[in-house]
Amino acid sequence: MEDIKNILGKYCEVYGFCSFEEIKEHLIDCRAKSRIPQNAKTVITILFPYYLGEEAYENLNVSRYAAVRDYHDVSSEYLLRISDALKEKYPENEFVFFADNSPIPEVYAAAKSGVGMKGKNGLLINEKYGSWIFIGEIVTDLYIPCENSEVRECPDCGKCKEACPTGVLKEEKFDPDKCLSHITQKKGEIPEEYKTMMKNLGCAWGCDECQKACPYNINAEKTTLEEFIMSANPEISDDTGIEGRAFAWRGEKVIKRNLKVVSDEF
Ligand code: B12
Repeated sequence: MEDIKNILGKYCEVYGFCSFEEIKEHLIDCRAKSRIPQNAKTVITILFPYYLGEEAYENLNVSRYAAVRDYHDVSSEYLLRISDALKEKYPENEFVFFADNSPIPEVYAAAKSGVGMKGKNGLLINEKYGSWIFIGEIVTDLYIPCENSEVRECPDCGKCKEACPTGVLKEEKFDPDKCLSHITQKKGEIPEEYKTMMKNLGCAWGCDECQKACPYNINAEKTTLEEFIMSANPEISDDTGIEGRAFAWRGEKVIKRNLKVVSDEF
């Protein structure tokens, strides 16, 4: 156990463990599911904080997670290094990493691993970094003792629900189709009412309103990850390009469409 902690501690600050047994009934159906090691025993959850400080967001026109280098790339680089180091120490075992495009319901797995609580906005809130974090994980057939803490939930102060532009967080069951973040990511024509919301918020990709309203984010600490600090580019334009950005997977057309919506052209 100490060996594992020493390896993890070399590459990341916040991590936790939960048993795969607890997660396996809740896997997300996706192609990546087939990569889970046979006989998986443990999920190692790792957090990647990305908050840059309020001053960095003055001219922001996308949500904060998209103002830095694509987190899929950054977290995968870390996860690869950690998996390789673990593999070197435990050559008999498998270590398969996932980041976002994952069969693991990451917020639940992270909450189960004790690295935060589940907010009413559906996001993981870490004590130090608030919800401004990305989650990645390594699934392994190595048995690592886990505390298996219960999933803690936030006290439901209601602020995220009030702040939600579409009101979807107030509904009994969260419908992703009505989440503004999802709407900005969809192809095709955006309904007029949502265009108005995007324009009023000045946000051409994603949505941060529930997170900005969360009291646990008031004193969130800034990231120390150089990959995010050095790549900060909060003002996206048609010329920025999509390479290396969180919206790259969606293609140029969608971000250009959205930039038009938030600009005066609409
Ligand atoms: C699809 C997706 C979206 C969709 C839908 C989100 C949703 N809430 O359903 C959209 C596009 C809307 C979205 C938006 C955002 N997302 Co998103 N998203 C995902 C993704 C890829 C999958 C989530 C999912 O579909 N889960 C499946 C559904 C069915 O989950 P569910 O409703 O919670 O149901 C499960 C639970 O109920 C669970 N369950 C129930 N009881 C129990 C009990 C136990 C013990 C367990 C283990 C499980 C469990 O089982 C169900 C089935 O899996 C995750 C990455 C991942 N692999 O988890 C990122 C992820 C959740 N997103 C992330 C981010 C950053 C965002 C945005 C903040 C981006 C932005 N600024 O716009 C917004 C936030 C919007 C919001 N308030 O949710 C981060 C969240 C980080 C954090 N702090 O928590 C994640 C974890 C990606 C990452 N790797 O960092 N997202």
